[in-house]
Amino acid sequence: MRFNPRLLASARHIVVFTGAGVSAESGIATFRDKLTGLWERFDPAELASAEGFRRDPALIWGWYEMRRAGIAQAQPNPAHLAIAELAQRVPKLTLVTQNVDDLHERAGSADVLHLHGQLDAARCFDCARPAGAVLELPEGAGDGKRIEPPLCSACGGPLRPGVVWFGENLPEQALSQAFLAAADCDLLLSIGTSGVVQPAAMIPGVALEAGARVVHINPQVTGAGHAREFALAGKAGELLPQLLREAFG
Ligand code: BV8
Ligand code: ZN
Repeated sequence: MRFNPRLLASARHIVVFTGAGVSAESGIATFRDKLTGLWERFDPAELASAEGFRRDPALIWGWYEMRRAGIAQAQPNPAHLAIAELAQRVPKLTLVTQNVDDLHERAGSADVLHLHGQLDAARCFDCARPAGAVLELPEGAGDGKRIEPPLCSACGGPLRPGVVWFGENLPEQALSQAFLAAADCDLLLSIGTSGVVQPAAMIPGVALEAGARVVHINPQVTGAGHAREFALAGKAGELLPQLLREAFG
């Protein structure tokens, strides 16, 4: 059955749950996309891990600085903008993202729940002291090279990106707020995620269990097995503005 966009306008509380696909049209590679250059022969899960960092800090820090440079050059796309606009039009919207970029914030979204941390929040790998201000991108960060991580001013340990690596726990507060919102909402939009990484991937199921409708927005149609589950096949940057036009005129 087709999803009726008017349900966006009548919702009491919408949860928007985003993955790498929402930033794809800003030119940011998703995790599904093949890695290139120095990182070609690695699996992201190896690079996005404390073991990977211990083994070769400069390789991992270089990978993140290259990604940070790409994000700095990118712009929020119509999907990010539509999500920020939707929040202005409904009584309550909770934005939960798996992404570590700041494109939602740059599109105007506030109080974004980052389940996997944020790239800009570097901290010491050893003593966890935050790096304080967002670090200047070093010369050539975008060139895809190994870059020695800066050292912690307190203990001399190497800085690490402020993201959640595989095998690391998610931020307690953000995760519980995300689960609470999913259990309370009457509509959850799951946008641009392959739904592979746990425990974030549980969020749409929590909403479904609690009686909400769940709409998946993804070029790859994902399973919409449940009566209250819908799949809209297409790009978020095209479908979301269209949904808002149909819902709010
Ligand atoms: C944890 C930050 C407890 C870093 C990320 C075995 C051993 C150890 C752990 C595990 C294990 N088995 C399972 C686990 C748990 C593990 C996990 O889930 N592994 C997976 C691989 C099976 N999870 C963890 O380790 C988590 N921690 O469980 O702690 C614990 C403690 C100790 C030991 C064990 C467990 C931590 C997970 C967080 C990892 N960090 N990111 C960084 O960014 O570098 S996850 C990272 O990958 C992203 O943040 C993102 O969340 C995820 C990729 O998912 P997506 O966002 O969905 O992106 P993806 O590329 O997959 O899909 C993009 C989608 O968009 C596609 O469907 C595509 O079709 C679509 N798309 C493309 N274009 C568009 C589009 N959609 C719309 N519009 C478009 N234009
Ligand atoms: Zn330190």
